[in-house]
Amino acid sequence: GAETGADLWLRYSKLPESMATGYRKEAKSLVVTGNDATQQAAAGEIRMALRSLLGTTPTLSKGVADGSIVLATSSDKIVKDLIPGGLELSDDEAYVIRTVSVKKGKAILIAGRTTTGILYGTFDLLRRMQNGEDISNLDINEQPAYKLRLLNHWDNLNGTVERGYAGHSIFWNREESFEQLKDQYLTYARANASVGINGTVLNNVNASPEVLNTENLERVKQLADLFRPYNIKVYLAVNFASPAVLGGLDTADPLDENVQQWWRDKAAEIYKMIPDFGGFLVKANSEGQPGPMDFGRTHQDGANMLAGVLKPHNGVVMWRAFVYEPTNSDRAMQAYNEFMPFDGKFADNVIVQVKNGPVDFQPREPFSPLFGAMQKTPLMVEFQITLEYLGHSNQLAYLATMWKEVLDADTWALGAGSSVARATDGSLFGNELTAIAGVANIGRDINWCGHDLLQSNWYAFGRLAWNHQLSSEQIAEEWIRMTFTNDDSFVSTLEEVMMRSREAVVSYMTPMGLHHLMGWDHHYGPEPWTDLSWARADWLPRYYHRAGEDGIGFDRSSKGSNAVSQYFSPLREMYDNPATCPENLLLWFHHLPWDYRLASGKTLWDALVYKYYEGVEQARFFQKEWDKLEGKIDQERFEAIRYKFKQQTKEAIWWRDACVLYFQTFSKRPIPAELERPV
Ligand code: GCW
Repeated sequence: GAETGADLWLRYSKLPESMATGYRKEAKSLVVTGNDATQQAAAGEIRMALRSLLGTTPTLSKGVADGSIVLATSSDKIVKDLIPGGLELSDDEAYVIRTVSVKKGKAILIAGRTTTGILYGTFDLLRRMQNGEDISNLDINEQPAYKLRLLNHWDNLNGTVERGYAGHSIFWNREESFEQLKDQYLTYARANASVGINGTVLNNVNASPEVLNTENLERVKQLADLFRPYNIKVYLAVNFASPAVLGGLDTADPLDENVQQWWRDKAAEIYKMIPDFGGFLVKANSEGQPGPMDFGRTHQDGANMLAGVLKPHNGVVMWRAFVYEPTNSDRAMQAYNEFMPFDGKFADNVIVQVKNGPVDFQPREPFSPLFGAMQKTPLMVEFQITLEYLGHSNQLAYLATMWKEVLDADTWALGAGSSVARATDGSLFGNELTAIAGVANIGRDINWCGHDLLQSNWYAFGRLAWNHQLSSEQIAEEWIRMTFTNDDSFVSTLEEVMMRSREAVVSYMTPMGLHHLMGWDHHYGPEPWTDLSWARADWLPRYYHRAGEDGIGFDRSSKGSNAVSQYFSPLREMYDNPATCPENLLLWFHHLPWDYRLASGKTLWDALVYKYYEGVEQARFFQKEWDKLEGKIDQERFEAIRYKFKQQTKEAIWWRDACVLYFQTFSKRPIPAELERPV
């Protein structure tokens, strides 16, 4: 299924002869020191990949010779022979790749402290070869930035996927047997391992209590067994009311002894089946989900109770901070207000999972002010890989650029250099437990993600979870070469399109800090005008854009909701003043008159309209650039992607016209004449 995109970035297409010749000399034989399942998975992967990339399979050999690739753990004798003084690796997932001299030549050693390191190192070497890198003199030392690097699947037990745009759930499929789906699961496991993703939450955070019934746990166990060799642990999202709904108790109060016993028994059942089960993810007292507050308890009570239950099994609790209520206060401030009082009060196997922005996975938000502020509690970033608010699977928004923007953002928590990445990876506050999560964009579509180019976001999430210092460009380039071709003009053209893509979506949907203008509930397409008398105020676009004759934007300055106060100085002051607030967040923090003058000299109205038009221009540009690439890759994927870009341009126009005309009913100002040219 290579042409259908089913093989993701693991296609291993034959390399051009110019590249392959050199590599063949470096990959004549393979030495594998052990036979645990992970090391065997690595060996199997590299043999299959090399056969496909180079047309030759390295011979399996016991002894190291010129042109050997050696897969070993640092405690294997062979490593001590090859590296005088041996190897010290500090992390169980760390690895080295080294060119070492051997009799009459040299060999490549891939070594980890554990066989997991070997697996990761193997994928690393393969990636370098697919990218045409020189592998004749390697000295690579890698270890992950975050301990837990997780996908969150919002998959329901009935097979649907919340905010999923790539077909039904791959896990909770009832039509096909586990056996029939096994190949697909293996591809999933290999793809994750290839980028270092080491955990997966198999069900929706809007969790059905039924996920914990014995039949479903059997399914979870089957997956866990299949994923284990690839160093992927399984986790479940749990419904806080499970003891009552599933267990038949009359309460789910976390301080009730029977409730605690129910959870202890359930945990014992799970760990008996899955000894390395990862733990629970919990959405509590959020959007109608049950939680400890239903019983007069707190986030602290709820999270710590579950943490106590999982502790003897080494499990973790990921407790989400996505909370907001339809009160008068600014929604963007609520998570901070609700969670800060608990800083330092959670058990040591609790980590608080915070969405990257304070509202909800918008095309652009500032980072959540909890990052940097909650210093005595491990926090993990939750990104959304699926494009709930950015065009579902019909538009291209390559998100590495957005995630880098968040991870690199300076919180100023301990002065300059206190990036969100450092506030979460343990380097700033010394927390042991570190993690990062991405809400998956995966479904049963043949190409996994509903749009071939959106596979890049799955890939990019994993790469950044491993190393947040990688550049978006590098990740894009790697992915393009592995997924499509090494043709340089193809690579540079697509890379440029990808690099611009997220900003384009921001421009034609929600420029200058606008947010939540999307269609009610489905979040697709523009609906800034939606007004439903019965709906919660904070679910309506008007709550966010506040457009009127006097201007537009949400005043979160010190004169407004004062959300700026949740940020550290000097950010607080910078955001507070419209003259210093970054223009791309201006209307997030300020409500300004239509004639407000920007640094460029343009009025706010004109600048806003320009942005919307610019977004459409970008979408058109993508479409045209893509059309130039015909013939450089298989026609099947070429056509499928061409169709997506065409659709994206139409939708960009839809967004632009809908928003500009709607806002014009308030601004009562013309569209700048030079934009009114015929197209
Ligand atoms: O973004 C919103 C989505 C909900 C989602 C919720 C959450 C899983 O619209 O579909 O529910 O966030 O993250 O909990």
